[in-house]
Amino acid sequence: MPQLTQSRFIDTLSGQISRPVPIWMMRQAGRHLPEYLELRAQAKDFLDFCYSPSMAAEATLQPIRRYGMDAAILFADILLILDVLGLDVKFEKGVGPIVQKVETADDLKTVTIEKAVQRLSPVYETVDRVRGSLDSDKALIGFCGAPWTVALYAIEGRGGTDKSQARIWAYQKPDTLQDLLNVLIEASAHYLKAQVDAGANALMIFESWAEGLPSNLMDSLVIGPNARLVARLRELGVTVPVIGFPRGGATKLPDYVKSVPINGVGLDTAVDPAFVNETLPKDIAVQGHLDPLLLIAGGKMMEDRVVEILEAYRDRPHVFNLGHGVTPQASIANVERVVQIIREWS
Ligand code: 1CP
Repeated sequence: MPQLTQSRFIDTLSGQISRPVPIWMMRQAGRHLPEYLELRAQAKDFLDFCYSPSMAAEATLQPIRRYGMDAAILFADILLILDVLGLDVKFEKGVGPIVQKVETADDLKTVTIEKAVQRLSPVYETVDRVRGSLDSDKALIGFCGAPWTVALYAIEGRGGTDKSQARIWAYQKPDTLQDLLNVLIEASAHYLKAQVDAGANALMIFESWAEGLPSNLMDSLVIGPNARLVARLRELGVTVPVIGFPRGGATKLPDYVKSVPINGVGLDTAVDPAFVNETLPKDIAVQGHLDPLLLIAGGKMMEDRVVEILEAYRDRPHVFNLGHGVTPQASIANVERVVQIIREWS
């Protein structure tokens, strides 16, 4: 089985400056690729797809074959953890994920964490297959959703809301919310450990819905729980690099980086590179933050922005990525052009 031997991506997360700058893109597998849509049409539904190691492994590898990215991201979803913890999770066409709502943390305690993590064994099988097929210089990233982001789906029933129900919980029943976050921290730590045991070379924690939180809630719902999750991972003996992605963390980004013991930080589209360079320690790797919509627009605007980001992070460890995921409308030619610019720049 080809293990990872030399990886610019892992070197960068370890604090080195690498050339060419390593690149991968959030949501690089998925709906902008015709080969993905063809594969997806064969699955009964999205959950089935995620739990089919042969299909999920193929989807993980597709963007590596097409673009030669430096890292593959496991094809799965942040909501699988809620499914195995016993909630009803559905992915509806044109709507997105719909999740059975919880009232208390007990609703997430009907299944033991051990049992829930075991139920995710098809995901570990996918990791094993992908690692077995990847070249020795391509890294495999395992992932989970951050506790608050996953909890949000369980409280509100879906993502992308104004988070008002979950924020009211945070004020009216803070202990219940922390109890819920703690279940997710424990389950996610074991889930990530199992991904690493199966062959994942790095981990990413997606805090996709941090945007708009008051600063005190950013501390108690985002920074604290992310820090506890990474600490728990280390306690379980996981040593691979970890990337945190507090999307919409805004001016709390420096606090996040200071308090969460991560190796790399994902940057969303809104963060100014000058703010990053002024406020984040030099040794932390940064990953981001090209606007995914530039992959639709293309042209000089896209090319100039790619170079601007490369120049801004010339003197620090930098993994090129987007500020959020590749959209279904992204053009393959534009993704190829971005990869080409990265490869040629030094
Ligand atoms: O039928 C389909 O193809 C459904 C679309 C889709 C895909 C391709 C969903 C539903 N999830 C995924 C895969 C996925 N999700 C991956 C692996 C592929 C890759 O990245 O290349 C990953 C890492 C995720 C993670 C994920 N799921 C996040 C965090 C990253 C982010 O985009 O912010 C979130 C928030 C989700 C929830 C989710 N699942 C699917 C959708 C459309 C969404 C988000 C939108 C919503 O809540 O409305």
